[in-house]
Amino acid sequence: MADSKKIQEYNAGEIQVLEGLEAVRKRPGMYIGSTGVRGLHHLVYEVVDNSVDEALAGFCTEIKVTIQADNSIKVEDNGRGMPIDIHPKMGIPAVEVIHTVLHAGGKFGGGGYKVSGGLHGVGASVVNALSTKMVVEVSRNGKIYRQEYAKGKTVSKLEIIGESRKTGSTSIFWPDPDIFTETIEYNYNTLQHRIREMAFLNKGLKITLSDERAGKKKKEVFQYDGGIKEMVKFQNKDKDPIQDDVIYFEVTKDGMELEVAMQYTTSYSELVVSYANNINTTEGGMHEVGFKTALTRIINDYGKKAKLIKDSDGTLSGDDVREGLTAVVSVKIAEPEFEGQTKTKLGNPEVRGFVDKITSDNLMAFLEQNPKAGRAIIDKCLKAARAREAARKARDLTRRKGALDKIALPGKLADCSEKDPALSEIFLVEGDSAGGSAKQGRDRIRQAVLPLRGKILNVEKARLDKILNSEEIKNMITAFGCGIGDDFNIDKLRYHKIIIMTDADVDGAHIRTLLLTFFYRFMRPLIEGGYVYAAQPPLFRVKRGKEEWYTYTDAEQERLLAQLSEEKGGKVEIQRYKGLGEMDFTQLWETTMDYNKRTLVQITLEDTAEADETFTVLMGDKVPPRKAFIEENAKYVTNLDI
Ligand code: 0RA
Repeated sequence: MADSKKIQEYNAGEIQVLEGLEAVRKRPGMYIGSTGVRGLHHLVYEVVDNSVDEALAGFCTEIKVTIQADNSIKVEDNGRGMPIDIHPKMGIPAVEVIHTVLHAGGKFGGGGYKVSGGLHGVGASVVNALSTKMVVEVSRNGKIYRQEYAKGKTVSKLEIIGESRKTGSTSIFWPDPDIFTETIEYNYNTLQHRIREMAFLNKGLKITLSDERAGKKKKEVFQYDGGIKEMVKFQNKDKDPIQDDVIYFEVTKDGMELEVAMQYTTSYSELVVSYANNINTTEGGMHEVGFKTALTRIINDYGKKAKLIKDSDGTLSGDDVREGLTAVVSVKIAEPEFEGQTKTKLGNPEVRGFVDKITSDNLMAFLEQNPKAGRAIIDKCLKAARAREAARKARDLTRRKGALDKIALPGKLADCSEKDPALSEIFLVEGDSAGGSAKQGRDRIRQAVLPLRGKILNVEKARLDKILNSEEIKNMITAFGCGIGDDFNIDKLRYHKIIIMTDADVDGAHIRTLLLTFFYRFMRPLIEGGYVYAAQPPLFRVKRGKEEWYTYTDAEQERLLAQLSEEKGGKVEIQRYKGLGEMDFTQLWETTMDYNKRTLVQITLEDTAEADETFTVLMGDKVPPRKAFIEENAKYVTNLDI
């Protein structure tokens, strides 16, 4: 990593060290990713990760995370207690070094696994740098020590404030509103998601999350003796498994640890999630490659050996053996090498063979000992292979008919004249009438418009062959130009912005979800590459004489009306837009399409597992979880983010 070199230089002398933490305040995004809500929550993960490291080292069994009444965060653990002895080079207590020297964590690297990938592991000093106040209490040697810091600097000397027979560390910090200008308010669900994941990944570790804020009081304990086996069960709770149990194995060998949990369901999608040292490796890497290679080989070998796959069936592909599979692959190794754009791809070559070998041995043993499950799994994979073959034929057919041909663009598409995809965008518009206004109002050079009639097919409940019969879907595939599913090629994308423009009502939200489900399941690189956006049409138009305003949220509308009522400038007219169709083409351009005035929400894939769950719940067959989800998230529906 380029960063670590720089950090070593900072450690050369104390003056430079102080500069180090000032650099964090100057460019916080470099260290915690952003100064928005994500960065704000990242502070908590940094502190919790340190306690989890202590658990990984075998000294800590319990961690408590509390959102305190004043929105500060407290993290307590029952580990050995942070070291307080005087650091030989710095001449100050080690705990002070940890909190005031950038990347001090690395300097203390003893044995065991170090979590040091991606943005993680920047440590407590970064949290201190970005907090108005940070207090640490250490119980160790029969005493309780306390020290206070602020904005990266030491505020009080390490002092003894009491006695204790226990050991452990407690950190409390107050995020700095001058840094986190968007908000400093913590979101319980965001922390819950991450803490639950941490508990799954560290079998047996007990993590408690509490909210002490007025009106939000809540407390939950996360502890899973089954580890990632329970994570797979949790992921599959709204799906229908085709085998009774979760396949699970855990092996430690040659200084590496592998844990795998997997279960097949009747679903048509695959969900393989991998971790290296508790870090979600969204870009995959050697552990994932090892697992997938072994899976494909063993399913084929077993199927043939058990005479479940005949010669006429051919060989099952990787996609065939992963359809309906939910799997978690977690490795813990001493020196992980993280590569890729977001440093979430595990590079260590030795891991590939290790994971392949262990997966092969254990999976084959499972299938041989559980012939009933073995038969159900092979059956599912064969069905997937046949459907894929049918889809290929359907695709060839449509291709020959020209429906997927680049030259034969759909008749409903009003294309733009610009040929450079980086400068082109396409609006997917709900309904023919709004589509008509968008075509009239648009910038013909750079903006294309494709109207979509009514609801598109729910792809969650259909396989590719059926999906390809839908007119709306064929139009999109043709317009985008990059194919679908296994054939998808992002390099052929004709527009670098795909903008979903639907009404600001429940139907609009539903259509948006259907579109996102389709992209997520069959054109995922579109979402991963950040090409998909949601337009934000206004909710209200407010007129006063010749003056005119558009507002986009209820809160904005309330603010505007409050302001206008103070000004007393004449009669105020309010129009509430129920749909895009109520705006004429100039209004649509001005409020929603004009580059200079509009707001676009970029659709991101925060977390594949969570997105998969959301789509399964929203678009799958089971009604009760969908109802619960909608009730719980009703207030977010206007800004559904995946
Ligand atoms: C003893 C030695 C070392 C760290 C800790 C205790 C320790 C650190 C933290 C951070 C949060 N909770 C903690 N509990 C204990 C250094 C050993 C090493 O770096 O390997």
